[in-house]
Amino acid sequence: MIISSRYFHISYVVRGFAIGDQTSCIENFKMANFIIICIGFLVAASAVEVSAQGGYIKYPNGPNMYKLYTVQKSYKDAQKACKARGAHLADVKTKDLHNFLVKRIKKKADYWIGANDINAEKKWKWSDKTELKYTNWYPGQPNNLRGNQHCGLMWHRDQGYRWNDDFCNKKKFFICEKTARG
Ligand SMILES: [Ca+2]
Repeated sequence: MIISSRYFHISYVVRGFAIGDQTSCIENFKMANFIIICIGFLVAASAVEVSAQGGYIKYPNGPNMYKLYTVQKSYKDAQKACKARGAHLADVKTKDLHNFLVKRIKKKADYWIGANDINAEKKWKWSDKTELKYTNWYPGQPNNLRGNQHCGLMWHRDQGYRWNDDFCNKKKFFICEKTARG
Protein backbone atom coordinates (compact mmCIF):
# COMPACT_ATOMS: atom_id res chain seq x y z
CA MET A 1 0.00 0.00 0.00
CA ILE A 2 2.71 2.40 1.03
CA ILE A 3 4.81 1.49 -2.01
CA SER A 4 1.98 1.95 -4.44
CA SER A 5 1.06 5.26 -2.87
CA ARG A 6 4.68 6.43 -3.20
CA TYR A 7 4.79 5.18 -6.75
CA PHE A 8 1.62 7.10 -7.53
CA HIS A 9 3.10 10.24 -5.99
CA ILE A 10 6.34 9.94 -7.94
CA SER A 11 4.62 9.19 -11.23
CA TYR A 12 2.30 12.17 -10.68
CA VAL A 13 5.21 14.50 -10.04
CA VAL A 14 7.12 13.19 -13.07
CA ARG A 15 4.06 13.54 -15.26
CA GLY A 16 3.51 17.04 -13.91
CA PHE A 17 7.02 18.09 -14.95
CA ALA A 18 6.60 16.48 -18.33
CA ILE A 19 3.35 18.33 -18.97
CA GLY A 20 4.87 21.57 -17.70
CA ASP A 21 7.93 21.28 -19.94
CA GLN A 22 5.85 20.39 -22.94
CA THR A 23 3.62 23.41 -22.44
CA SER A 24 6.48 25.86 -22.09
CA CYS A 25 8.18 24.25 -25.08
CA ILE A 26 5.07 24.82 -27.20
CA GLU A 27 4.82 28.40 -25.91
CA ASN A 28 8.47 29.04 -26.78
CA PHE A 29 7.97 27.52 -30.21
CA LYS A 30 4.93 29.73 -30.82
CA MET A 31 6.86 32.81 -29.68
CA ALA A 32 9.85 31.93 -31.88
CA ASN A 33 7.53 31.50 -34.86
CA PHE A 34 5.85 34.80 -34.06
CA ILE A 35 9.19 36.62 -33.92
CA ILE A 36 10.36 35.01 -37.18
CA ILE A 37 7.10 36.01 -38.91
CA CYS A 38 7.46 39.58 -37.58
CA ILE A 39 11.06 39.88 -38.77
CA GLY A 40 10.06 38.46 -42.15
CA PHE A 41 7.26 40.99 -42.42
CA LEU A 42 9.54 43.93 -41.56
CA VAL A 43 12.18 42.82 -44.08
CA ALA A 44 9.53 42.42 -46.78
CA ALA A 45 8.01 45.82 -45.98
CA SER A 46 11.35 47.63 -46.19
CA ALA A 47 12.22 45.76 -49.39
CA VAL A 48 8.99 47.04 -50.96
CA GLU A 49 9.64 50.63 -49.90
CA VAL A 50 13.29 50.81 -50.96
CA SER A 51 13.03 49.21 -54.36
CA ALA A 52 15.97 47.69 -56.14
CA GLN A 53 16.00 50.71 -58.43
CA GLY A 54 18.87 52.72 -57.04
CA GLY A 55 17.27 53.46 -53.69
CA TYR A 56 14.24 55.22 -55.17
CA ILE A 57 11.22 55.00 -52.89
CA LYS A 58 7.80 54.29 -54.37
CA TYR A 59 5.15 56.83 -53.38
CA PRO A 60 2.13 54.69 -52.53
CA ASN A 61 -0.49 57.25 -53.61
CA GLY A 62 0.87 57.97 -57.09
CA PRO A 63 2.74 56.46 -60.02
CA ASN A 64 6.20 57.83 -59.21
CA MET A 65 9.16 57.10 -57.02
CA TYR A 66 11.57 59.47 -55.34
CA LYS A 67 15.10 59.76 -54.08
CA LEU A 68 16.61 62.39 -51.82
CA TYR A 69 20.18 63.10 -52.89
CA THR A 70 22.49 64.39 -50.20
CA VAL A 71 25.08 65.79 -52.59
CA GLN A 72 25.13 69.55 -53.02
CA LYS A 73 24.55 70.85 -56.53
CA SER A 74 23.38 74.03 -58.24
CA TYR A 75 19.82 73.86 -59.55
CA LYS A 76 20.96 73.22 -63.12
CA ASP A 77 23.41 70.54 -62.06
CA ALA A 78 20.73 68.93 -59.90
CA GLN A 79 18.44 68.90 -62.96
CA LYS A 80 21.23 67.25 -64.95
CA ALA A 81 21.91 64.70 -62.21
CA CYS A 82 18.24 63.70 -62.13
CA LYS A 83 18.11 63.53 -65.93
CA ALA A 84 21.17 61.27 -66.02
CA ARG A 85 19.17 58.83 -63.89
CA GLY A 86 16.07 58.95 -66.10
CA ALA A 87 14.41 61.30 -63.62
CA HIS A 88 13.70 65.00 -63.07
CA LEU A 89 13.51 67.24 -60.00
CA ALA A 90 10.48 66.29 -57.90
CA ASP A 91 7.16 67.87 -58.83
CA VAL A 92 5.49 68.13 -55.44
CA LYS A 93 1.92 68.56 -56.60
CA THR A 94 0.07 67.56 -53.44
CA LYS A 95 0.33 68.11 -49.72
CA ASP A 96 0.35 64.36 -49.24
CA LEU A 97 3.40 64.00 -51.45
CA HIS A 98 5.09 66.93 -49.68
CA ASN A 99 4.53 65.21 -46.33
CA PHE A 100 5.72 61.87 -47.72
CA LEU A 101 9.01 63.45 -48.81
CA VAL A 102 9.50 65.46 -45.62
CA LYS A 103 9.17 62.28 -43.57
CA ARG A 104 12.10 60.82 -45.48
CA ILE A 105 14.47 63.73 -44.86
CA LYS A 106 17.32 62.41 -42.75
CA LYS A 107 19.76 65.29 -43.20
CA LYS A 108 18.30 68.65 -42.21
CA ALA A 109 19.03 70.87 -45.21
CA ASP A 110 17.44 72.58 -48.20
CA TYR A 111 16.33 70.31 -51.05
CA TRP A 112 15.78 71.58 -54.58
CA ILE A 113 12.44 70.56 -56.07
CA GLY A 114 11.00 70.94 -59.58
CA ALA A 115 9.30 74.34 -59.05
CA ASN A 116 11.04 77.23 -60.80
CA ASP A 117 10.30 80.47 -62.64
CA ILE A 118 13.54 80.51 -64.61
CA ASN A 119 11.78 81.07 -67.95
CA ALA A 120 9.36 83.80 -66.88
CA GLU A 121 9.28 85.72 -63.60
CA LYS A 122 6.39 84.72 -61.32
CA LYS A 123 5.24 82.04 -63.75
CA TRP A 124 6.19 79.10 -61.59
CA LYS A 125 6.29 75.77 -63.32
CA TRP A 126 7.14 72.20 -62.43
CA SER A 127 9.78 70.10 -64.17
CA ASP A 128 7.06 68.76 -66.46
CA LYS A 129 6.28 72.38 -67.55
CA THR A 130 2.85 72.40 -65.87
CA GLU A 131 1.86 75.38 -63.73
CA LEU A 132 1.80 75.08 -59.96
CA LYS A 133 -1.70 74.50 -58.58
CA TYR A 134 -0.93 73.21 -55.10
CA THR A 135 1.77 75.30 -53.43
CA ASN A 136 3.32 75.20 -50.00
CA TRP A 137 5.38 78.39 -49.85
CA TYR A 138 6.68 79.62 -46.52
CA PRO A 139 4.84 82.85 -45.58
CA GLY A 140 6.42 85.75 -47.50
CA GLN A 141 7.90 83.45 -50.15
CA PRO A 142 8.57 83.41 -53.01
CA ASN A 143 10.10 86.86 -52.50
CA ASN A 144 12.53 86.86 -55.45
CA LEU A 145 15.24 88.39 -53.27
CA ARG A 146 17.49 90.84 -55.14
CA GLY A 147 15.37 90.00 -58.21
CA ASN A 148 17.31 86.81 -58.66
CA GLN A 149 15.60 83.89 -56.90
CA HIS A 150 14.01 81.59 -59.41
CA CYS A 151 14.50 78.09 -58.03
CA GLY A 152 12.24 76.35 -55.51
CA LEU A 153 13.32 74.28 -52.56
CA MET A 154 12.05 72.65 -49.42
CA TRP A 155 13.33 75.01 -46.79
CA HIS A 156 15.11 73.61 -43.77
CA ARG A 157 14.52 76.82 -41.80
CA ASP A 158 10.87 75.83 -41.54
CA GLN A 159 10.01 72.79 -39.46
CA GLY A 160 7.49 71.68 -42.08
CA TYR A 161 9.92 72.35 -44.95
CA ARG A 162 7.56 74.82 -46.61
CA TRP A 163 9.06 76.15 -49.78
CA ASN A 164 11.35 79.07 -50.53
CA ASP A 165 12.71 80.47 -53.77
CA ASP A 166 16.48 80.73 -53.74
CA PHE A 167 19.42 81.63 -55.98
CA CYS A 168 19.73 78.89 -58.59
CA ASN A 169 23.52 78.84 -58.43
CA LYS A 170 23.53 77.90 -54.74
CA LYS A 171 24.52 74.33 -54.08
CA LYS A 172 21.84 72.29 -52.34
CA PHE A 173 20.66 68.74 -51.85
CA PHE A 174 17.86 67.77 -54.22
CA ILE A 175 15.00 65.34 -54.79
CA CYS A 176 14.57 63.42 -58.04
CA GLU A 177 11.37 61.84 -59.29
CA LYS A 178 10.81 59.16 -61.89
CA THR A 179 8.08 56.84 -63.01
CA ALA A 180 7.94 53.62 -61.07
CA ARG A 181 8.25 50.55 -63.21
CA GLY A 182 5.82 47.74 -62.52
CA1 LIG B 1 13.27 83.56 -51.27
